[in-house]
Amino acid sequence: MTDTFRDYADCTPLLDDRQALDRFYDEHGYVCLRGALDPELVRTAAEQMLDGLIALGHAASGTTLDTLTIDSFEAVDEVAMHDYVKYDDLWNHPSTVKVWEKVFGEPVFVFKSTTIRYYPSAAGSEEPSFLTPLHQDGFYIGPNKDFRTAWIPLLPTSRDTGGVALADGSHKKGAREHVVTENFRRFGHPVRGIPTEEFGGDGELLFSPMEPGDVLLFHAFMCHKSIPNVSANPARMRMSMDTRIQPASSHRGFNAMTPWPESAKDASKGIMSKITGTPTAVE
Ligand SMILES: O=C(O)CCC(=O)C(=O)O
Repeated sequence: MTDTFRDYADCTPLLDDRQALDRFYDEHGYVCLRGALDPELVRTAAEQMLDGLIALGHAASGTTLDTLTIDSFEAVDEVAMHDYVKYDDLWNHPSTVKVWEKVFGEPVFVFKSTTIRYYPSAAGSEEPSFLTPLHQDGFYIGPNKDFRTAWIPLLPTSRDTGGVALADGSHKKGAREHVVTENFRRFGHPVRGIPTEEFGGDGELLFSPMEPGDVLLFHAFMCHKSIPNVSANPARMRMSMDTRIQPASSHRGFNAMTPWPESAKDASKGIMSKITGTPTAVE
């Protein structure tokens, strides 16, 4: 794999063409929509994230989204941050749900678990350990694999601020082996990823700058990974959020039903059991 990326294809023009949208998704494993979500709702979530970082003492009061930087992602109490960011108001806003239902072509259920990301520049450290290695969300989340990950930027992203890179069409091979990768850790545990040598050349990596209001939706077996924030002059924050969405009629597993601050506490359930290697009591 190299660090050169091809752009995500803009699927916005396909939104009103059911067959073309499904054909693109089946072939590529993702949908990228530009300006699909209400920018005011996205801005509100960004402001809430900022308010949380100020309230928890990681930024001075009076800091704005334009001037925000923090010293460390890991120093922030991630559970406490979830009290500030009212992401369900965004994910379940009628205007947002309309977009999800257009993409799925049926009523949907948005997971109660959301990951919030507020990553300062780590220029000089190319791969901070809290980022994600190449992986499939379907390895970590189940039991049903008919969910799609929804990933949105809260602030503009660029090649420098990073975001998420998708391996075009990589979902078509189904579930892949994940092995412990010592470089990446979550809650002190090494996390599992797809070994680069196993991945080979299948699935070209895609990455494009994104604006608030844009959204990526991708398959449970899409191979993807974090792109680090190495922005400098100016160093900017990468702020984004991701959740999972599934057909409303599908089974609702542990991660679907459990808010992130709750699920992060229990190593025998859901995603944490996959991270810690603890036998799963509930998926
Ligand atoms: O935003 C990132 O850095 C990674 C996102 C990711 O791995 C995911 O949404 O599963």
